[in-house]
Amino acid sequence: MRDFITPPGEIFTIAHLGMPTVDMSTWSLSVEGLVAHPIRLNLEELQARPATEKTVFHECFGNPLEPHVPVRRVVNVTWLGVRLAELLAEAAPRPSASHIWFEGLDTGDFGEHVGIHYLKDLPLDVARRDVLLAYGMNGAPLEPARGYPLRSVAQGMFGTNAVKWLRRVIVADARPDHLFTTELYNRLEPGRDEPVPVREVDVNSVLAYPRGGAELPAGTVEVTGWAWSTTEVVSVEICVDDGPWERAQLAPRGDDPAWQRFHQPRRLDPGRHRIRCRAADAAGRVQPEAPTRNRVQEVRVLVREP
Ligand SMILES: Nc1nc2c(c(=O)[nH]1)N[C@H]1C(S)=C(S)[C@@H](COP(=O)(O)O)O[C@H]1N2
Ligand SMILES: [Mo]
Repeated sequence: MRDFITPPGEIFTIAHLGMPTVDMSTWSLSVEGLVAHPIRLNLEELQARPATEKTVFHECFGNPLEPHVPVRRVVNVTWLGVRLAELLAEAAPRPSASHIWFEGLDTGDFGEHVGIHYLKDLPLDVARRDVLLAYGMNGAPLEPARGYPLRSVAQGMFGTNAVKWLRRVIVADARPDHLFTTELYNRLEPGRDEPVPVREVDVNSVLAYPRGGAELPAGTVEVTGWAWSTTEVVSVEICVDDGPWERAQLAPRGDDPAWQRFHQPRRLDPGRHRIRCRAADAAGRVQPEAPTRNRVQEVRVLVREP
């Protein structure tokens, strides 16, 4: 949580179906389905295409059966790869195309679902705008756990949409009926009565320093953390105990959908304290106090006598 770019060793790993073994002598990526010109490419051919680099936050939604539990599993990394739009332009989706399905080559059992692949979908226009097919991370080739040789990255969206060990991009005219698309990973959002797919992230922030349970020397601490949303975060406020909410210094987002650093020096007297942070974004969304997954975070610290 210290660095703007998270070092590889500090990135969480999620693999619902276990880690696959990839045979690079047979691996390829295909773009198929409702297209005029299906494409099949190996890694070298992908890497020979114009490359795009993007620094983006990467947040796990958490257990899809507990959509309101705060997880705060988030990192920020730089991806290198080919824009999906580029391959779609070549494949030429048919007029009836409306969705893109992303299929990983990992396969396994999940509950009573036997021998399934990891599969996610996005509307075609969103996939064309926001998806990078990444073969590199933080200046190195993708590591096996990150999805080597290729994964999709859907910027601004929860990590569940970023399909690792990608092998097929299927152009279709509907959503796929699948455990990870229509069954799990759907949630009720405020103001809606139908569940919607878990895609765009909520406005959110985490404290990086001090950590919950920390013992600190008396004096001034630099309260520090990260904030992110689908749009730019425009303010982060910090509250100590029952004092007022005070605005922290906040870094701008820049061109990429990366997380933003905030910090604020606070004098803390000896004793126990509660520190909270609250982000608001350019769309006018503010982290709630209500029990939702992006509720305001609070940490408790102990400041020692000098
Ligand atoms: N093929 C495949 N892709 C996947 C998953 C998976 O189980 N299989 N898990 C998803 C989930 S829930 C998350 S949060 C991210 C985690 O990416 P990471 O392990 O690189 O941090 O990958 C997503 N992509
Ligand atoms: Mo996740």
